[in-house]
Amino acid sequence: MIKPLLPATLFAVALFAGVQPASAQFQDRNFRVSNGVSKEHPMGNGLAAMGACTLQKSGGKMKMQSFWDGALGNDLTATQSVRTGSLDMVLTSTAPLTAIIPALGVFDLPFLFNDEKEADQLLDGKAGAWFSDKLPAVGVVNLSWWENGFRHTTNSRRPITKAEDFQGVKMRVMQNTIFIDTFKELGSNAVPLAFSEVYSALETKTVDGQENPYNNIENMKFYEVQKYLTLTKHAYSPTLVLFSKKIWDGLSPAEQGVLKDCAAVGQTEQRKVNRMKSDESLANLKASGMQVNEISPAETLRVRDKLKVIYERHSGSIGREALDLVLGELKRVRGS
Ligand code: TF8
Repeated sequence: MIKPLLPATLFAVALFAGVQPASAQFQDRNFRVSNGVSKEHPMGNGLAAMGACTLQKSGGKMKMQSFWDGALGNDLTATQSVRTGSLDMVLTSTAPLTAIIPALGVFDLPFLFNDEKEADQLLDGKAGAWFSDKLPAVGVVNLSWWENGFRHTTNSRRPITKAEDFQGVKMRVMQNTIFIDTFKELGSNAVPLAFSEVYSALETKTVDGQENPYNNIENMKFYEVQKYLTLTKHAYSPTLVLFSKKIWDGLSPAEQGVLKDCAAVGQTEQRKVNRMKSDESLANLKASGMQVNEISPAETLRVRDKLKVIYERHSGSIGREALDLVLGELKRVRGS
């Protein structure tokens, strides 16, 4: 004879049926992630934290596999692969993507951010969300804002101590019209090149200089082929954590949630290590023989003044909405 089920057991069965077991929410996944630097870079710390998080939250199902040194392409080409769905994820600076999303060019405007706190407030707030909302339309989902950081200038010709010292220096810049125009405005010969080509261009003296955050200068061993480092701090590069929309749409809500949550865990780690290691990198660059100099505040002001024209000249391609949003938010966080 079958015993009738007790009400409590019935309740438990009903409850269980309503909740999907974890095995249905999470499939075996292996996400391939691309970046242009080598794994010792703070990007590596961010990805390690994100990967450990996804593995743990998915009961061991969701793995992240990192590819370094641009092995799966540079910022732009890897992003194209992410758009088509032949690659899952890329960590990329915003600057090489302005041909796809012109509004992102706002972050390339010279001297936009004064410090990291401002950048964090903008990118983690309303402005960052506005840009992220634009991205699914071009086939990518931005999981978080990490950072490349503040950019400084190196070259093999001379220390840059005043605005005029940029003149005649052949500078590698990112493939980005605002960067090209900025260095042209300073009188440099601006040569756009993909990141993977920079070391050999410097080594063969195809170009005299380049600009990147300290961590990148150290990570890519540019100090081997560059003598002078000038602390220009002329721009801040945000990093996008871009996931393929094509692949994203095939994931369960639980899997999507884990990726978002864990990208935020990665963000905390990546920004922390990037900022900690930045000072260390600068010291290492000095120790490896680079001659480091600052530009006086008065000369920095002259450089800034010269470059004010860039804001207006590129407002059309960036678009008024993005420009007003970012400049308005900056005013707000500065309390001015
Ligand atoms: C550049 C960028 C790159 C970064 C890196 C690949 O100069 O700063 O170094 O986007 O993550 O091209």
